[in-house]
Amino acid sequence: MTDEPEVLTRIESGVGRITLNRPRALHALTTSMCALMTEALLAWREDAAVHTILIDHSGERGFCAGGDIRMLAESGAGDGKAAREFFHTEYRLNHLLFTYPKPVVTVMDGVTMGGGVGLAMPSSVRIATERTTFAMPETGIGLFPDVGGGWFLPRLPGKSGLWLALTGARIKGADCVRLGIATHYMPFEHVEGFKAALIEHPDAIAGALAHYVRDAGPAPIEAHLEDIDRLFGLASVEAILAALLADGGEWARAQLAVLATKSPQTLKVAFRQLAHGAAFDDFADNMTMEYRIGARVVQRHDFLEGVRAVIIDKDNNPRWDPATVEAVGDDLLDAIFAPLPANEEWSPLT
Ligand code: QUE
Repeated sequence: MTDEPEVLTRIESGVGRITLNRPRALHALTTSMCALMTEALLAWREDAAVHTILIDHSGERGFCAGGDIRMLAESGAGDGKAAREFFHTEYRLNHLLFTYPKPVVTVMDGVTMGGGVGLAMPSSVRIATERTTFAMPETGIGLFPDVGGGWFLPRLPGKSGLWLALTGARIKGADCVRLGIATHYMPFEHVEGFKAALIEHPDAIAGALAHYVRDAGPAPIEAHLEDIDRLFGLASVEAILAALLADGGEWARAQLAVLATKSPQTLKVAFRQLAHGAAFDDFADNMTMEYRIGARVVQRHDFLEGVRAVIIDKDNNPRWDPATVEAVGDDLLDAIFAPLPANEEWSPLT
């Protein structure tokens, strides 16, 4: 055992470096990790010696699997206080990155899901590799595609963001570039060289990128973009499910089979979240909405049941309640999206 910090922060020449360092949990984010990153970013924001931020992970396995889901479920089963503290802290970090006045470079190598996506998407340079596996998998555990998903998913091409949100689909590096999730593609074997070049010339990001970036190759998602827009560009989750059923093709049948395993409550929450998020003109409004949703769903049956089925018992057989999308009424959605008491609302750092 060591007491290594779960996030390593340091300045290397003009680069403020943040390295996720919780390898046993695939760098899943805790409240204290988010607080450490926030503290470093605030200090470096005012520090003229820091030109650029570089966010990566230690070890081999991947960038970040999401959030500390076990803690969230334990808290949600009780008073939910620690879960709300986590969301509050994490969403402030997401917003700080979104508004950060210096370039942020994030290396989305390996597993990049949930909370990791919330660090990557607000970054100005988002590097995918051939090892990148990107997903917003929350519909599978009765949570919702948070960390700014309401903002960035509806801003991806066509209906690709809604498709990612509802199905939890896992996509690789070339698809991330095709959808604009990643700004650049870099073979994994070039990443260390790129980091060294960036540290040598922290104010010459474009030059370092130009030297190490390569073509991502063909994007498999290309073959399905028309289907995604046609079948997911409809006015409700029910209409999407009906269209997938009516289509009858192999791809549509596969999407339907996936959606049948997801939390009906989360499917409808995500649909409404992305519709609202698309209309906001301030990222902070989106995070206020997501905090309201998070504070509610973390204490509801589907999240506790989803974590039991997928993370704890691993039987992958959650019993959702409500059991169908038709049974998820507008009254339930209204309650999940309703404002919190004024003294409990989320607010950005000032
Ligand atoms: C949905 C999620 C998460 C998930 C699986 C889901 C998530 C998360 C993990 C996770 C955490 C630690 C690990 C690991 C996975 O899984 O947020 O392998 O070691 O952190 O379906 O949102």
